Amino acid sequence: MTNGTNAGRRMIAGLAIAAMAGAAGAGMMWAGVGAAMAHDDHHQHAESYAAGEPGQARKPARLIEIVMAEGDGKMMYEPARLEIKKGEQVKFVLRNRGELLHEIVLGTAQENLEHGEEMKKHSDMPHGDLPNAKHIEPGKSGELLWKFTKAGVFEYACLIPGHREAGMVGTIVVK
Ligand SMILES: [Cu+2]
Repeated sequence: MTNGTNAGRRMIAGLAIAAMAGAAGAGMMWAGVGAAMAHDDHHQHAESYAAGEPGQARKPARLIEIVMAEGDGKMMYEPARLEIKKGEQVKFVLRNRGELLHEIVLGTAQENLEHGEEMKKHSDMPHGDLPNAKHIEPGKSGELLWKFTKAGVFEYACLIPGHREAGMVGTIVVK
C-alpha cells in the first residue's frame, strides 16, 4: 500500500514536471514569435534600402576594412570616409578593437538619425540580423556584403545609444 502510494506520488510529480516543461517550451516559442513580430514592426520602413542592396556572395567584391574603436571619450571608425563606384560590391571586414559592442548600419544620414531615435526608445532591439547592419562584439570581427547600386552620399553609423553622437559615424560617397 505504502509503496503504491509512493509510486503514485512519483507519477504525479513526474507529470507535473512534464507539464511545466511543456508550458515553458510553449512560452519560449511564443516569446520567439513575439520577438520576431516586434522586429518586423520595427524595421518595416527599411525594407528597401537607400544605400543599395544586400550583396551576393558569389559575385566579386572590393574588400574594405573598417576598424571600430573608442578612446579619449570618443568612438570612431577608421577610416571614416569611403569613396565607392556606383554598382560596386563591397565586402566590409569589420574589426572591433574597442571594449564595447559596436555595430555598423548603412543608410542615409536621415535614416540613421531616425533609426537612432527608435533605438533609444527600444534599446533592447538589436538589428544585427538586418542585411544592412552588423553587430560586432569587442575584440571580434565580422563581414558585411553590400552592393552600392545608387549614387549619393550615405553613411555608416553605430546606432547604439550615444555612439553616433560620440563620433561613430562615417561617410560613403558613391559616384
Ligand atoms: Cu558603437
